[in-house]
Amino acid sequence: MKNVITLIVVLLLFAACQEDTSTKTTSEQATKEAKKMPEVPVFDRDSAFEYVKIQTEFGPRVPNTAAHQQAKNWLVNQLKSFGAEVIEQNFKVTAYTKEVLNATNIIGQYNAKAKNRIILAAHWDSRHTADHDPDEANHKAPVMGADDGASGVGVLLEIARQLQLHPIDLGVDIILFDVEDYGDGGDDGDYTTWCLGSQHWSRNPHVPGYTAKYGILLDMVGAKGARFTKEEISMRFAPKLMNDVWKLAEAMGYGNYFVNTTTRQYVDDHFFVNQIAKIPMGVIINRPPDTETLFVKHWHTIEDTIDKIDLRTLRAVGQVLLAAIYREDAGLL
Ligand code: AHN
Ligand code: ZN
Repeated sequence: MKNVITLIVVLLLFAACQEDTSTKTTSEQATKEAKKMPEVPVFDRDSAFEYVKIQTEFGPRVPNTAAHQQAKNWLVNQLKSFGAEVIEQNFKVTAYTKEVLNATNIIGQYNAKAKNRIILAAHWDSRHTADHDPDEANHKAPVMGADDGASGVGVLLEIARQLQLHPIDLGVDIILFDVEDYGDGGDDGDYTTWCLGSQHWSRNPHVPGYTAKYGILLDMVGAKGARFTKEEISMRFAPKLMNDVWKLAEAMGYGNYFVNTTTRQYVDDHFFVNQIAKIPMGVIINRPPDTETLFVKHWHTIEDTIDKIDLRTLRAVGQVLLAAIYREDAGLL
């Protein structure tokens, strides 16, 4: 009798254990399932457009001008209002013209203490000279930079707003570089005269010893029918990131924007972050086919105005970026 009771107890315990493990397995499976499909917020393209427009309404954001100062204050306050911990990295830098420029890199941190971090970047300044304008008389004029600068910043501001509405554990640093576009555009212009803000940050990151898993740079991401290709420098330093993002874009139905071809290298902020800070960074940049400069027609002309910005392009970039971020948070990118 005693043996029978023991046997029953053992069987019951066994069953309990069985049940216990099976529950555990299902809940593990559930989390795995959940991880497979992170909920990705919907990117609000109208909101992003508004952020691009407001930047242009300050006027060209050329260093050492009132518009530059006003835009900086607005950007800092926007990021703060979206719950980011903001660092203003002020510095002075001498341009190729010998002018000393007062500059500020703006860093909006989410989960500042998290070890696992990514960078999302764009430049917030606009060019002092429309030196690519077909009309030479316009070369003295500054560039409005709706596309060249403001578009990327607008997309990142909308992403910041979504990060506040839908918090994640991943560390995200939104870095708005200054003085990207004050470079020497002459035929023998030295490429190191460009991207002075990202060069400064790469040598002096906002946190000593700072690093991140990778970074994504946006530049000229607003024009109608934009064509984002896999730029050579990005492919050299961050091939996995580039392939993952382009694959994701295609799966999301944005393969018409994210074209699976490699194009000639282009020195932009990501080059210096890769080379100096040694953080793999890729660029999403519009490279239309068959143009002389390999850029859109309005590039560095007085035509780079808000009417060139297309809601569908902003959404394509913003939605793909949001998907990438929330997948990264779930450990799935
Ligand atoms: C060079 O011309 C070498 N770099 C310029 C990068 C740039 C300007 N991106 C936007 N505007
Ligand atoms: Zn430019």
